[in-house]
Amino acid sequence: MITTIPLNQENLSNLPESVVVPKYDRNQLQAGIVHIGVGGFHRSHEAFYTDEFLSLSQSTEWGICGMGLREADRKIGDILKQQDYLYTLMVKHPDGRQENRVIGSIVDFVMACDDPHAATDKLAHEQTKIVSLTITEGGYNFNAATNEFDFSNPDVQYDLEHPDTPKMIFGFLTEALRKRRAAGIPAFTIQSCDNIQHNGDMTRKMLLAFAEKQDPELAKWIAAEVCFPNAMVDRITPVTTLQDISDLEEVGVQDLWPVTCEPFTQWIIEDSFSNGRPAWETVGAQFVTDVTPYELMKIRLLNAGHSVLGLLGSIHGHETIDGCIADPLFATYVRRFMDEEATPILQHVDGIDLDDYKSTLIERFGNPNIKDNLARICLESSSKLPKFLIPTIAENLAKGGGIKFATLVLAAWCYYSDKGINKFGDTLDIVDEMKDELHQFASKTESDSLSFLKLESVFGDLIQNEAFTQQYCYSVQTLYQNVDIEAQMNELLG
Ligand code: CS2
Repeated sequence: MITTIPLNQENLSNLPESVVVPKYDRNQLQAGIVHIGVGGFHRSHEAFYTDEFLSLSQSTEWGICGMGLREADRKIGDILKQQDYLYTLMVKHPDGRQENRVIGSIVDFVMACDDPHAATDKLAHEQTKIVSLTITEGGYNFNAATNEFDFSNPDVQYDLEHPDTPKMIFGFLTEALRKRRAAGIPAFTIQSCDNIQHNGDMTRKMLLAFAEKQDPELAKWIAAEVCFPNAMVDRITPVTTLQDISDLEEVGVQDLWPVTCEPFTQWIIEDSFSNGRPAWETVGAQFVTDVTPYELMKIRLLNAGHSVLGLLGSIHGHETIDGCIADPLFATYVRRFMDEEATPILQHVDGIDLDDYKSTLIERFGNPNIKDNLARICLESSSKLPKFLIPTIAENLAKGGGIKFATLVLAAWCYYSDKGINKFGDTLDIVDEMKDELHQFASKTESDSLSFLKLESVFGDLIQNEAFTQQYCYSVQTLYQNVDIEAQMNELLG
């Protein structure tokens, strides 16, 4: 009979020997980093690198304080607090091995919506040197049709008028920087960890658009003082399941919200920081002067590859990414998409062989112990596809490259948004901020094949391109006649 030990600071020394625990003195740690959006990915990636760094160095300045802006963040905040901010990272290898490691780098958590003043004080505190973000691709309040900050969002309007009690990210950052400037405290770095090309530049552009409207003088100071490093982030991190929690109990650890992930991890960062940083390069992160080729490679191959499998696979009735890869048709299709549509428009990446990179991706996708659910992949497709897949189609159209594999994915997305079922008629659980609009446009497809594409904030001006609309009409009409996605995939593969 295994004794299960609740995870907390006091119990660390009693955990089974196979579980790696932090050896550094967590009581001495200051929170030099405030991280907004403590989801699974932050916990498998930045918090993991920082834990490694703290284990190797004598540093006491680089603990992490988590911060939640939305009610949905309360649960993780409460659980972390109950466990002295500790949690287990379960690294799952393809051969069945599993490493369990308790991560100690998070040392505090603040629910910003409970007390916005306290939250901006925390951000403005001189110990806070970096504010990092995983607020999802949709969190940047960017309108793909205009390429600009979306001022029509009611929360933005609220924040503009209530600078000291903000609700959204740009209101919090602006107010915190106002406080720092007034107190003569150096600006923090704002470090995006989201899957957006030039995520730092995007954050800068959005923050400055907001700040200029609210306080033009402050905006000038922000533009001059705050660094926004661009970065490529990578580690596949599925949603934690009840099974994961009970698997960990079998090992002897009771953790209310562990995180599972693959062994692979990568973080490539532009070395541009306003106020110091941990030496993450000592634990595997790579600092470069220009991250562009790396981020393009990752977003256009990995994230887009996920979306290709996610949408086609959902309609076909697959449930997970590894399930798709075990199906030779899907494995071939995604690789052909990568080789024939995504790769030809990528830049050369120093020191990386793209063929190897893609083969490794297919292996990573196929890891049978990472049960990455297609529902997670398809979540918020309206903010993912404009960044992951649509630019590949647009660039290929401009250069005369192939588009058929990617176009079928958009047709499948239309069917998915319209009908919300797979080919067996089972309901698909669609989670998307734009779910209603997507449905509204997609549902007119039977009378107007191009209707879905009229959603300009997602598709931009793709609908103007005849080569594209022809291919799209063919795919969508065929799919609506017979939801046999397999037949269409086979036909395109030739
Ligand atoms: C996924 C990513 O959200 C998605 O659709 O492609 O979460 C992906 O797993 C990570 O970016 C991997 O680094």
